[in-house]
Amino acid sequence: VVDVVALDESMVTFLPSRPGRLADVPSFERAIGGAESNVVCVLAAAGHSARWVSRVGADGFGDHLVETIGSYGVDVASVRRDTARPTGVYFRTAGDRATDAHEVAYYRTGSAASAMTAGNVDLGAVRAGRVLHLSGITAALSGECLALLRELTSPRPGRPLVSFDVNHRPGLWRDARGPDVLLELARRADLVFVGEDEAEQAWGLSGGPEAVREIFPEPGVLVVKQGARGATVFLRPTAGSRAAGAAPAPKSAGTPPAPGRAAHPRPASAPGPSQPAAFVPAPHVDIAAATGAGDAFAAGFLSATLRGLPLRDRLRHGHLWAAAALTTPGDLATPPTRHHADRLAALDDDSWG
Ligand code: KDG
Repeated sequence: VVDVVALDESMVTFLPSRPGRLADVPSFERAIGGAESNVVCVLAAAGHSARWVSRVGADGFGDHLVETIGSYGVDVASVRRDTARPTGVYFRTAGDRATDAHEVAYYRTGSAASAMTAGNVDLGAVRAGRVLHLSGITAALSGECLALLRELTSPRPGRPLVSFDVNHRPGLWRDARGPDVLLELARRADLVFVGEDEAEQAWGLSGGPEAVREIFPEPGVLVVKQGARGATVFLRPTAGSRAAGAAPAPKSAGTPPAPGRAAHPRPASAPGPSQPAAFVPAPHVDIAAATGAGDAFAAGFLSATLRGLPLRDRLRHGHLWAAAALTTPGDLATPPTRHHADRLAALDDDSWG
């Protein structure tokens, strides 16, 4: 059984040769990006077994994605080619050092991956991992992709542990449903990653991690990322053991939350306490580009989860892997070696950060 399977739209990414407005950048360097494939690439580079499932065009960019992601050691055998639709690409500018504000130009409408459905991806391959990693980006791509995510996150016997990174990308949503849909999908997941900033942007939550936990009582593990300050993890005791390092067990057939019309009603009875199980500050780093840091964080947290490490160490590994991405200009970074990360994660609280 593969440790982690990811399904997403990955793209050939064009990084600017120099800072400035998109209109002024004279040339770009080719790289790759894709939030969920970023996660499995770094997991594979760190020695975990990982698979990427997607659709790409029957074109050179599709070849490049499959070959590059495969070169990290990720199983790409289930990626399918679409002879009628192209591979998506995107261009971006360098982020502002202080705010990371940058421009992104996507060329992905009508792409091969945006036409993914339960009928044209290898569902057996998607479901044959210990962990299935998904994100809200895919939900924004098309009605077909949203239906596929609903299918993959619906409760069913033998469902892998579903890890969901909210990844709210307002620019990708063609209508105002994004926040509702992201909430619906996150509530069906077992492990959720969300940034405090995106929780504020999507749902208007400004009450810190506790406010986020109030609208996400369902997932066994909720990680609220607080940027340069750190991250907080909440654990729901009844379901926490599923994500606590043991092989994920079949999901019990609970009733999924109804696809929400009401944006974020407070649940009648929250199934767990809202006290954080752990907060770990982020180490200070000089940021080259923030893109991909959230993916690296998720990968570090998942790696430590798969290894059965305690919660505090899962957060520390998340931070250490994110630091590698923050100090790299592209979307994808080489993770720290296990030995190095374990040594740093074992520092006492006073030396950490
Ligand atoms: O998290 C990084 C991703 O946003 C980037 O690699 C590209 O997947 C991507 C997207 O859709 O923006």
